[in-house]
Order: sequence, then C-alpha cells, then structure tokens
Amino acid sequence: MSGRRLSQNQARRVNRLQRQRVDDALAGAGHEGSEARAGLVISRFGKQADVEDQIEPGLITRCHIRANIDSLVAGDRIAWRVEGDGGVVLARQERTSALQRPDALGRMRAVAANLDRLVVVLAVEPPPHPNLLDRYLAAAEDAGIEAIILLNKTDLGGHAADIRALLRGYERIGYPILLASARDTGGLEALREALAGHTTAFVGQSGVGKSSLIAALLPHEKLRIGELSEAASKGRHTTTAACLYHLPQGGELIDSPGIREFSLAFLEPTRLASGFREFRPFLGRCRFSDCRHGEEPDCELRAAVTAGQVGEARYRSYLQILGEPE
Ligand SMILES: Nc1nc2c(ncn2[C@@H]2O[C@H](COP(=O)(O)OP(=O)(O)OP(=O)(O)O)[C@@H](O)[C@H]2O)c(=O)[nH]1
Ligand SMILES: [Mg+2]
Ligand SMILES: [Zn+2]
Repeated sequence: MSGRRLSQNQARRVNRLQRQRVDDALAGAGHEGSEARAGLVISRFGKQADVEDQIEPGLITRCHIRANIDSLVAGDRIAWRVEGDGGVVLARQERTSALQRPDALGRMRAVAANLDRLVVVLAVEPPPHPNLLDRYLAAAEDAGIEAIILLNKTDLGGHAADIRALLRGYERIGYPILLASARDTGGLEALREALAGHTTAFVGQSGVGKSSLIAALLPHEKLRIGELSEAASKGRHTTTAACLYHLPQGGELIDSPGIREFSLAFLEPTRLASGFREFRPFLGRCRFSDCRHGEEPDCELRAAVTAGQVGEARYRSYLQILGEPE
C-alpha cells in the first residue's frame, strides 16, 4: 500500500515539473504562455487529438494539432489551449519512452508514449505466434520498457500443453507470466496489482482480447471502449487508434490496435540480439565483433545454443527477424 502511495506522490511531483517545463517552453517561445494548459493525449485521430486537461482531470477536448508537431500519440504530455469550440495542441514534451512500430508503408511510427510497462497479450484462441511475441519483447527491451506476458481467454481452457510449455520457456528467462480471462474475470486481481501506478500499453495480435481486458478492468469505461471500436469498424470491435484510460487506483492503460506482423528491421543486429535478454551473457565474446550469430565461425551465442544454455526456439526466432529484408 505505502509503495503505491509513494509512487502516486512521485507521479504528481513529476506532473508538476512537466507542467512547469511546458509552460516555460511556451513562455520562451512567444506570447502564448499565459493561455497554455498542460494536457495528456488520450487518443489521436488523423489531424486531431483528444486531450485531457491536467488541472481539471476528466475535461477532454478535441484539439487540432499544430503542423510543426511531428508526432503525437496516446500518452504524450503536451501544452494546449482552448480555441473556438475545441482546442489546439501547441507543443509536445520530450518522451521518456515510446513504443514504435511500422505503418503500412514500413515507416516507424510511435503508437504510445511515456510508458514504463508493456503487457503482451496472448490468447488460447487465436493461438500465439512466438515470433511476434519475441518482436514485442525485443522492442520493449530496446525501449527500456518492462514487459509482462499475459495469456487471456483461460475460460476456453488455457491449459493446452503446447501453450503451457511456451509460457514456461519465457518464465525461465525472467518474464512475469499472468493468466486471465476477460470473460469470467479470472486473474484480474493479479493483473490489477501489476498495473497499479504504471503506464502500461496492451499489445498483441488482433482478437486476443486487449480491449476486453481493459473493459473488464474498468467497468465504468465499458461504453467508451465499445463506442470507439464499433464506430470505427462497423461493428467489428477492432481497435483502430490507441486510447488511454485511467485506473482508479492510479496508473494508466493504453489500448492499442492489434497487428499480425511486426517488423523489427529498424533495429541494428547488435540491438536486436540484446533485445533477447537471455542472449546477453554470450554477446560481445564472438570471434568477430560484428558477429550476427548466424554462420560466422567461433560464435559464442551459437555455442551456447548447442550447449543448451540458450533455447533453440528463441535463437531461431532471432535469426528469422534478422533475415528479413530491410
Ligand atoms: N472466451 C473468451 N473470449 C474473449 C475473452 N476476451 C475477449 N474475448 C473475445 O475475443 C474477441 C476479441 O476481443 P477484443 O477485446 O476485441 O480483442 P482485441 O485484442 O482488442 O482486438 P483488436 O482491437 O482487433 O486488436 C471478442 O469477440 C471478445 O468477446 C476471454 O477472456 N474469453
Ligand atoms: Mg481492441
Ligand atoms: Zn556470434
């Protein structure tokens, strides 16, 4: 309990500092300083964003985004001001972290900002793609975001031997594993505990139940989640834009659109390899300092795989990502 309270106090202090910094930046930039308010981006739709005011939480304003702001996503801390019926976003604060992924044209885009936790959601159905999971985990490691793996839909019998074996492998290399069901609400207490006081993005394949889990955690927000996804996709409940929600006990959840593929071609091979946390003890010890740990002679990572110190499935997963055309 005291830990939770402390982190809320810390969060409040950080918020105050951030507000000050945005105000200072705006005052320095010109005449708009006095009207500027600190805001938090709840969701981004094309050229507009829903912004929550930080002095009056709960006040959400649809804002236009100034053209000089290169990127704006759920979780961004900003300065905005009222204009006409809505508002305008004036400036974005530097991010402490960002989850990125490629858009349809392969350009890297931020999906969510200022998070310190990632819940990678898997489900009994549709069944997990370990390679997609590894991509999310490597992206989280690279961004310094702590990842948790959650298996949803346990009401469908989450105890298939292959899924159990898969999860055990990730538990062995140090990832926390949670089991839950958005439908029968099993496992939600442990999930709530893990989320308290953090800013967490829910990611994973389309249809695994990210939005359903958030709706189950926040029953009073159910409508908002339903409306948003339904309007956007003609009844198919597919999330199309990341959206931020507040947890009553402190902390934020960011729902994100699901994906099938997730390219990590933007990571250089050395960064990709260290995104596989259990590889790290063996990195930097190969004969060639730029070893990609494929066919090179005297590769310490490959030796570790042969010796059974590193799991073969994750090594193959790494090679698969590495082998992708850039
Ligand atoms: N049986 C069962 N079905 C679930 C559970 N959670 C979600 N579902 C169902 O799975 C389907 C997809 O759920 P969503 O919450 O929309 O999945 P999502 O991950 O948000 O999908 P995208 O927004 O497309 O990324 C819906 O029909 C849900 O009712 C669960 O715990 N058990
Ligand atoms: Mg969704
Ligand atoms: Zn090597």
